[in-house]
Amino acid sequence: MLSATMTDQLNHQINLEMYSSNLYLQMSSWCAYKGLDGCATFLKQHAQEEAGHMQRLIGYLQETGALVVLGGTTAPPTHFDSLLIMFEQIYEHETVVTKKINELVHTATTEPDYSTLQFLQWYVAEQHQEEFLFKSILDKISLIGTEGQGLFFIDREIGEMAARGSLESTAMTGDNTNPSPA
Ligand code: OFO
Repeated sequence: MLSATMTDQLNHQINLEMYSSNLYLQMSSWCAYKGLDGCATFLKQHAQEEAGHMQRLIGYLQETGALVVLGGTTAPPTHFDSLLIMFEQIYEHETVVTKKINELVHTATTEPDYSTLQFLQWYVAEQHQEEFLFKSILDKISLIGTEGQGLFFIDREIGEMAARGSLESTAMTGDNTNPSPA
């Protein structure tokens, strides 16, 4: 059984993951609007991943008999000054999420709540991967540059990352009902 503090903190995390999903879906829409189809696909995929993180938390809370409370999330920003600024905002956002996961781990450790502590390990690893992913995208953008055909090449590169991501998840789930084009 979860403590009231832990339940409350996990519910906050559920709502933060929901916000992350909405944020990336909104960013995906902005990219599509700007003709950056590779980035749009990548971010749409990432929005689905965030929704998965939320579902995983919901499942855990339900298994413990706690009540899941979905709050109203704030609307994400709709316009971005540039692709670079948008990815900088994503990286910032992910560092905030990491901080929240660390706070959860801290609560689980100090209570102590070993079951939740173990459950949270997946999120600790995931946040490490996500910070690494978005940092590497920022590095790519500064390497390629956004002048001239730079945006085109960045978009193509990120689109290829999305294609690799969906191939990996197809391989993991064995679902090839919607295979990526060869
Ligand atoms: Fe849920 O991993 Fe990013 O935010």
